[in-house]
Amino acid sequence: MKLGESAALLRISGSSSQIEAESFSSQSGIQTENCSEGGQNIGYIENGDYAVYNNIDFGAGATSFQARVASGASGGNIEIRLDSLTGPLVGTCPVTGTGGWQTWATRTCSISGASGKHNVYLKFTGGSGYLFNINWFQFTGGR
Ligand SMILES: [Ca+2]
Repeated sequence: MKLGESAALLRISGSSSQIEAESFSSQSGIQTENCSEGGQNIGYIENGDYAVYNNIDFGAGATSFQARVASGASGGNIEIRLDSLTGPLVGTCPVTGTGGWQTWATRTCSISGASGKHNVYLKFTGGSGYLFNINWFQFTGGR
């Protein structure tokens, strides 16, 4: 869908630093689906699945992570790791249930030890079954 793709590109390159979750460079175990807020989100996320976003620029050092998430279950955690699935853990964002798989809320966590450009690995952890969906995320404080 051309219009959606254009909007996503504008969001990434414009003044907002939002990164569309579905713009991953690679992933394991997840799927994309239409999002009630527009565009797409990633979903069908289970414990141990991950998504990779190449060449994210943290500038002088990001201090905060925000993710737009939804969960019709009890949620889980987003581990933010640099350059590999077992790379440095710079933050862990807890996601609680939001009451529905398309009921969106913004969750945050602090970030430390991330500066310059890295491939970002979002590793998803939690219990059994589907954990949560993600529409977009962003890092702030380092630009
Ligand atoms: Ca999205």
